[in-house]
Amino acid sequence: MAKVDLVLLHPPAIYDFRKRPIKLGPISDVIPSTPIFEMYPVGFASISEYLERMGFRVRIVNVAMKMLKKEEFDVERLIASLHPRAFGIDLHWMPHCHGSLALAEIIKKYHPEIPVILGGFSATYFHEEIISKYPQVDYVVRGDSAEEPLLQLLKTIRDGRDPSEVPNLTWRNGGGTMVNPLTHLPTDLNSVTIDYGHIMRQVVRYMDLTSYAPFTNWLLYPLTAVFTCRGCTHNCKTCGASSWALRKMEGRRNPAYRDPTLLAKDIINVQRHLNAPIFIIGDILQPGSDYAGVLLRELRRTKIKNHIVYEFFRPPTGGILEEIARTTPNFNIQISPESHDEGVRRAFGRPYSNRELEDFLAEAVRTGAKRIDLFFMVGLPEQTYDSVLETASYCRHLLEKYGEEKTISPFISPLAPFLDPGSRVFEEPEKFGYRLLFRTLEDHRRALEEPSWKYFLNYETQWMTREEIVYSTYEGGRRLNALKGEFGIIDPALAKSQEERIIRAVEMMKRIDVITDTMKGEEREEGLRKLGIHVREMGKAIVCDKKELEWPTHFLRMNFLRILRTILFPNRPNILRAS
Ligand code: B12
Ligand code: SF4
Repeated sequence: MAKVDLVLLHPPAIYDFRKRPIKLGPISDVIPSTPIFEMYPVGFASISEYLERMGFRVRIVNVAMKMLKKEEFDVERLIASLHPRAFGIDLHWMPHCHGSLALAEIIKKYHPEIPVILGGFSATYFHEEIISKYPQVDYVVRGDSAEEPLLQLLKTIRDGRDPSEVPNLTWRNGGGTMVNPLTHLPTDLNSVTIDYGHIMRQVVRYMDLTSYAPFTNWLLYPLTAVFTCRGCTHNCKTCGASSWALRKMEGRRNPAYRDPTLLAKDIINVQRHLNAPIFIIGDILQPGSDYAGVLLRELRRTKIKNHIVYEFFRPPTGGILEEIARTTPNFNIQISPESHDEGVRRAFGRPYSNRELEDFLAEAVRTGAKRIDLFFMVGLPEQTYDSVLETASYCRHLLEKYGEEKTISPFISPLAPFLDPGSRVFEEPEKFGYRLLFRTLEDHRRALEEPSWKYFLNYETQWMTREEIVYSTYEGGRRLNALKGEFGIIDPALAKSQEERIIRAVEMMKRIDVITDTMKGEEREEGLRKLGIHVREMGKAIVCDKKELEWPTHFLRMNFLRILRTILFPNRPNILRAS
């Protein structure tokens, strides 16, 4: 097989999670990943497709997934066996800061001569600290669109040239840190794509399904995603990709959108191969109602049978749900009111009322949404312990009023483990009533060596200590779980076992606190070890069950004949061919 140019590694959040007793808690309860965050950035797929199209060989290796699947999986042996021209590691999500840097260190142990490249939002934010403090990393590719800068970097590595002309690059020159200007910031997303055909061919080429599946039970539930944009017009205070954050971090003034005609083709392309839900990342109304209009018009040319998941940043008006229902009869909705309290919601950056929310819910139920997921969060500006519990009471009201079809499913989860670097509250904590406990990358990396998620939290607020954030999450989750059992949204037996899990989790957290407060050194380690918190616990969520996240789907989830045809007779992806 020809030499691989770039191996993209996805790390576990915490490298030694299999060896240490750690209580990771509900930090990933409302996403498909475990708290090890084994899902790789969807951008790996667009990077891989783009670089291969430009003549470079790319392989994705999901180290986190391999470690989760097999307890004895030997990471060092794997890395020693790989000999690409360069390694790339994502430090996109901040919770991976421990795992990303650890993998980079292992690479340098076995291959001191192979360059190590980091990229993603968190690497972009901490680029100078990374290059000046961590000798195991050679390059950071900054920005939300790494495909082209990475291509240029790979060319300089291949040709042995100096990288001073590569856009968006931070690198080491002798002892100094070089910061090339961030000039590559595309204004549209029409030359990159998530091509599932490409992914399928890569799986076959490297005979490595584990690495390409985005989360642990993906084969049983092959959820896919297509994306509308990079960047955002909104300004949620805790978001590291808000309009404010991206302008400051990379100078992005407007989001880059994918042409709606191409987006429709992406969706149809997925439907040809998989019968599973397709999540449209980004509110289709964000670029304006014309964008949504073109997308839906294009989709109407094909019969869309798959479940399509639409997320709305605020309750839409103007009959869009009617249009959606007509075009994609199996449609699901996601919306994040964050709190029942309009004041808290406004302070967070979502200034809409409960009246608007409820009108929207009524309309979504009336137009036949198959599922309506409502996400609430703990750790918000102006939110108190009692306010979290009142959110659970508000959910009772919603279920009583709009829950008859059993389509509404509320979730509550903590803003954890970290406030996003670059977000408004990270940059100006005091202004928004926050106290930031760690600032540097190294502070965050060390925090992940603590024994429970309470000590990971990089903040507390004027209204809640870390302790209150943790315990209001469990109590809010417990109440919501009981409600879901009562209203038949989940099986009462599941509600009961979930309740027991929450109670056990709280007990465990309290025992960890006692050990942490009263013991030191080896005695503390031994005390924690005796608690016996185990890896197998990972797959299960705490404040809700992972199964609750699954949108309805068809029985046969893959179109095997079509997949085979795509693997054997590859087509060019649907890019640059909008009409
Ligand atoms: C969709 C989304 C998700 C999806 C995941 C999709 C996926 N697999 O990538 C879901 C809902 C599951 C999710 C979960 C989480 N998310 Co999220 N997510 C987003 C969102 C809304 C869009 C991201 C997107 O689609 N980008 C477009 C794709 C194509 O690009 P990309 O994946 O970012 O990759 C590009 C670059 O980042 C870069 N890049 C990435 N990796 C690498 C590696 C190398 C070597 C290089 C060179 C470049 C590079 O190049 C890529 C191509 O250009 C953003 C907000 C936003 N508007 O950006 C938040 C965001 C990225 N998520 C965030 C967070 C915190 C999380 C969670 C940790 C939350 C939690 N506690 O559960 C989890 C982690 C999930 C995991 N790994 O298991 C924060 C990250 C802030 C930070 N600095 O840490 C963001 C910015 C905002 C937010 N708070 O939601 N998320
Ligand atoms: S959290 Fe808010 S600011 Fe961030 S991407 Fe979503 S809508 Fe935009």
